[in-house]
Amino acid sequence: MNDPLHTPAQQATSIEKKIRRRTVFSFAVFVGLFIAGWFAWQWLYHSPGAANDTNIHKPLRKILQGNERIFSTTFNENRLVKTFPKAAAAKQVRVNGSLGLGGGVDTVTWRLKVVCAPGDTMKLSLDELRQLPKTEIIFDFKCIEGWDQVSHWGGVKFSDFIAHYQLHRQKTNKYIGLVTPDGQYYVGIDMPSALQQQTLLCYEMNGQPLPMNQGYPLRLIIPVKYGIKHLKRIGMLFFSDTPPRDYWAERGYDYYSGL
Ligand SMILES: Nc1nc2c(c(=O)[nH]1)N[C@H]1C(S)=C(S)[C@@H](COP(=O)(O)O)O[C@H]1N2
Ligand SMILES: [Mo]
Repeated sequence: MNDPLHTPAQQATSIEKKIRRRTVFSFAVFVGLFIAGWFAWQWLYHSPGAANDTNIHKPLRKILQGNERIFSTTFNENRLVKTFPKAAAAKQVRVNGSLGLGGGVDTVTWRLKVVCAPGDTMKLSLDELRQLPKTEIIFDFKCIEGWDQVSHWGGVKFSDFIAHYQLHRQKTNKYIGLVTPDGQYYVGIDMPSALQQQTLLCYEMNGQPLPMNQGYPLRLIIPVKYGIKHLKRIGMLFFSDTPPRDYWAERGYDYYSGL
């Protein structure tokens, strides 16, 4: 600071001025960013909901659609989820989510309704489904809320079910939809994930009939996806080329929820 032209006092005031200028500048930047942030929030908040679900604002929905594109172009039907020996399966299996299980189920009159085409609905009993080849799987069940647990399930492979009932034409649809008997919980599943070799229409847990709160008499087990997609207590199954309604997707979660 060798400045022969100014007295030390003059130099001190010029430094003070500089500091003040910078402070004013920083504050202006801060206010500017705050206003920009406010407008960005307002824009997002007042943006319209996407046409098919009004809860999700369009810009956010766009991001989810991007995820969906990535998922559907990178999904490999032949990739298998890691499996475990029976001994690794939990004996106390965690229960999570009871939407659509409230009213109970009539164990005698329950039928799986399969809508093959408008006006053409198959009604299948649990015994009929049990007669198809049984597949068991022990895998790490993952809930989107953060927990996971190795658990053991048995039932009929969805692909075996399709083959047995000769649903070849239905299988060319892009999606299946599943709904609880009371309509309270519903999911949509892309067909490649449904046909993946580890997806089960499941009626057993740890070698026993499904407990009531785990979806008796029949639930979906779809190891390539998070728990939200494993609908408990299937009442109706249908095929569709457009994405079926999905309970958690309508509340902001990723439609595919793939792992
Ligand atoms: N009918 C129905 N199925 C459901 C749910 C639900 O609330 N109702 N919750 C889902 C969620 S979030 C998870 S993690 C799994 C939990 O399965 P479990 O109770 O067998 O552990 O079920 C899924 N299937
Ligand atoms: Mo979950």
